[in-house]
Amino acid sequence: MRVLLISINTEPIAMAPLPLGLNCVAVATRNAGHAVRMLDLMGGDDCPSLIREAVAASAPQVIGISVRNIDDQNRAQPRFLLETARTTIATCRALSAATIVVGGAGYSIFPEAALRYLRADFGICGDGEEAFPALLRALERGEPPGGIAGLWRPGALPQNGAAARSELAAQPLPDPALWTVPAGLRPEIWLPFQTRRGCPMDCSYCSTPAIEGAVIRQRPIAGVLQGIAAHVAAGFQHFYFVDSTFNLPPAYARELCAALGAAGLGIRWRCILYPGSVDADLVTKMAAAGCVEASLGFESGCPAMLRNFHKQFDLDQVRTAAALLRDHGIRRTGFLLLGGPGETRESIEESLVFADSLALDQLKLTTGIRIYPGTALERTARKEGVITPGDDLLLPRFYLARGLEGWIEPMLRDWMQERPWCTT
Ligand code: B12
Repeated sequence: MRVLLISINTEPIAMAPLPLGLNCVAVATRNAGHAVRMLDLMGGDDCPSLIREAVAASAPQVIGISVRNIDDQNRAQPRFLLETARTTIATCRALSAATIVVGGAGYSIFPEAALRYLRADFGICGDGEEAFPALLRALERGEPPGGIAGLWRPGALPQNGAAARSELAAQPLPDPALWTVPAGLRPEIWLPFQTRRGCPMDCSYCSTPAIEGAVIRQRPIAGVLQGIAAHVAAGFQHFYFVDSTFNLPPAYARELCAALGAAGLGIRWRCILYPGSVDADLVTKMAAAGCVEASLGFESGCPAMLRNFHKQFDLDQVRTAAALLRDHGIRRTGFLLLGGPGETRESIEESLVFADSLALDQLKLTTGIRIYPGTALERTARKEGVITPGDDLLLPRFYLARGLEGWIEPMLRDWMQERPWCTT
């Protein structure tokens, strides 16, 4: 079939990420024998024209749309980003009679509500590499698309499980030729690369289990090296490992870093660490393999709050991780998530004192927590009446512990004024 795949994300917040998931789906679709064209709307001034040109050039029978962000997770001034997605889908409908399928990280958190809102024909919740070609096969043969894991249709529950989870080892690597980044910009870009999917850590507020599942699935190390080498050959030098917990499982992380170091590809990279399970051996290997920056999401400096978040590490482990990274010249960005269940003025002060003590290179503070379906935070919020029974949470809703409203933001602004390394 003729397939057009569109990444609709135009948001440069934090950084403008390349659509890695869509690239993986494109390669899997091409491998299944279909004609694929990929369009990334990031940076496009006139998106309707770009879509018009792509539709005219590819005459698609199916249009796949990648929905990464639902909102910007900003409690003070939330922006709902799905409106743009709905407009894009309406533009596609006006230009083409193609079947429209949505997928992506943001979509997978809200498979039913987002499908209804976006008015697409199908949604695929979870991994797209197997489910999307399976849907194309059914459409091509004119068969009812039953039995596909993660497939949602408007007004109907999925017939075969709520989410698609593929064995990562069996999935194709992203193709560097599908990126539209000009050669001159390639060395500067933080190219997203994924080595694992799934997170078993069960943090009380996190949406990753809904997107990727709670079981870690690993790409074989040889495949990771092959994928990175292909991108180096295409001119990329900076990599962003988008795995939610780069250091888990520890044995895989050590082996990966040792192999990356031995390969001598000369790359620089950053990653997201779970603050437990960071030891000297791992950090030494990370530094030797080219790691220059790590995100350390400890989220609180108060032991009771860490328990409330279901964190499986303590403050000493965070101190150890921060010190090891500093000693190996790896830049550290810390994260505080303030205002969760049980938060008080005292626990916030404890967190700020703790964060100061780490002398991080950067600290990102978030106030109020976006409530995602299926999480422990959602259950608490419902019990406390923070959200109404019928609320599907698609429009951003935030949890902020009682007693913090009106006080916390001005206090943090003052605190940050003397600390230029802190951002919100
Ligand atoms: C790494 C990451 C980042 C990095 C990105 C670095 C980079 N260079 O790419 C950083 C830290 C910069 C970042 C920033 C932000 N992020 Co972020 N990020 C992630 C994370 C952990 C992984 C995303 C990823 O790359 N996955 C790997 C690829 C391979 O997977 P995928 O894209 O999901 O694709 C698969 C499927 O979804 C599906 N699929 C994808 N597209 C399509 C299309 C079709 C048609 C089909 C069928 C299937 C399909 O198939 C793919 C392969 O199996 C996710 C959480 C998560 N676990 O997914 C959050 C996540 C996507 N981020 C989120 C958010 C909110 C943000 C920010 C807005 C936060 C902020 N305020 O700064 C910014 C926005 C950035 C931007 N400009 O768009 C939210 C989005 C949900 C929401 N509320 O909107 C998520 C889900 C985390 C969360 N809190 O729940 N992020």
